[in-house]
Amino acid sequence: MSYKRIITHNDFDGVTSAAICSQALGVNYLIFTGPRAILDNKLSITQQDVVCDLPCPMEVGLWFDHHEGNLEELVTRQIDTENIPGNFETRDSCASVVYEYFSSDHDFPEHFEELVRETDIIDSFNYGSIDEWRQETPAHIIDATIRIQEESAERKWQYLRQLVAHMKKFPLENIAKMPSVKKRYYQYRQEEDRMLELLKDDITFLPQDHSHDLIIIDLTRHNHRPRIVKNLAYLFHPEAKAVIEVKNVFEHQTKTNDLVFAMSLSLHYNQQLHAKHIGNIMRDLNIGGGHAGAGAGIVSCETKEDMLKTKKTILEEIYERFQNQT
Ligand SMILES: [Mn+2]
Repeated sequence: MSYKRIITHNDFDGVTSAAICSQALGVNYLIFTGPRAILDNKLSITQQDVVCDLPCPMEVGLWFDHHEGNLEELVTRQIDTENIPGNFETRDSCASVVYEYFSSDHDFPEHFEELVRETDIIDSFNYGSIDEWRQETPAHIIDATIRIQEESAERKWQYLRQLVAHMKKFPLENIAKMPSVKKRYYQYRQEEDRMLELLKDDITFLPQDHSHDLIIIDLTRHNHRPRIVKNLAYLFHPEAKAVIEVKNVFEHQTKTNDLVFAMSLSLHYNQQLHAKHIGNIMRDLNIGGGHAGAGAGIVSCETKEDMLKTKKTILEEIYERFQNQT
């Protein structure tokens, strides 16, 4: 079977997964996108496409993924997952799923092992401490450059394509020193400063949350689509157990009354066994899904009043379920 394109997630894991696939298959036509585009059938995907770190499309050449929710989705649709070409494992990153799949019959460059190891940590937010997460390592620098607000989607894709090409050839350390990367990293730091300012005003807690376990980043007051890295909230509340971001859905540049809830566990849980499962909370509320460490849901609201009421109710329900998971 010959493959023509690699369709991959537009995050660090998507980029490293694409680098490994591209190296193994000799495919250099890359498309970067988000899960929504696949779920909404925005792209026409065929058996000549390789899809990484995204939901499984109706038709596909090879599918690689590690998101539990995406597998469950196939089971719900009664699709026989055994017959889907590619590889699914519940790993910390899609890159490690891809790497494992091709390793048996490919001699990858030595630096790929580090690439996979770093991707595992970044994609699962698996840090021992806040300091570890904040360290300016080559992988962290490159990850930050992927998160910046680009002038246009084309500019971003162009940059991600460059990164994939570099990752095939060079260790992360060399890439992090490149001028194009350093420039973007500087831009990210400036953006981050603005995000921290924004967070100061938008962090709240439920009145019943006396120990401030669940950080709420409420972005619903903004009329422009605000951009936030929600884990930055832990810089203000390092002892919190989880963070949830609530924001409106924007259609084109217009704010709608629909709400998105995106939640993830803090570093607090990385070093211990626990019963928390964010994805289950979202599924239980019938608003979305996810895995143990992170999940998201979406709720439609008719009016602004409805939206404000729903926001309160859903946050309370999530908080209650979270506290009851013991
Ligand atoms: Mn991933």
